[in-house]
Amino acid sequence: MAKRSIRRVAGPVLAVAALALVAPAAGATTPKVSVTKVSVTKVSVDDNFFEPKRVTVTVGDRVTWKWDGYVAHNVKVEKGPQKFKSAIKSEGTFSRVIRKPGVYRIVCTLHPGMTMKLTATDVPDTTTSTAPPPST
Ligand SMILES: [Cu+2]
Repeated sequence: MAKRSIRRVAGPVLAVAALALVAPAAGATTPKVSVTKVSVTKVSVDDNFFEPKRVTVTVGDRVTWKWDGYVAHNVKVEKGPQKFKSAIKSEGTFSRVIRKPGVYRIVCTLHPGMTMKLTATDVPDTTTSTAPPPST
């Protein structure tokens, strides 16, 4: 009698264990693809500072600034290969896809000293190039 009940339990447990082994292996390929394609970098716009102050991205990446403080700020490229500027606001987000490699000095025009440095590096392989392939 006691032996019977043990055998009954053993069957389903083994089946669940087998499923658990398969599931992580199948799902592991999904994040790999998205990481290589587009990466999103987030920068916090807080009261009188950017966090982090130094950011490095790859050309084609999106950078999103998120207003986390209470005071109004803006995001402006003071010096850099690509110019952009957000509105002055105290909440919400602002985002840009970085298209040109180089060093960007970004400031909040309302607060002297509220600066950050964004470095954009060129894509090593040109798989995402906008130019059409030279085939005839
Ligand atoms: Cu500011």
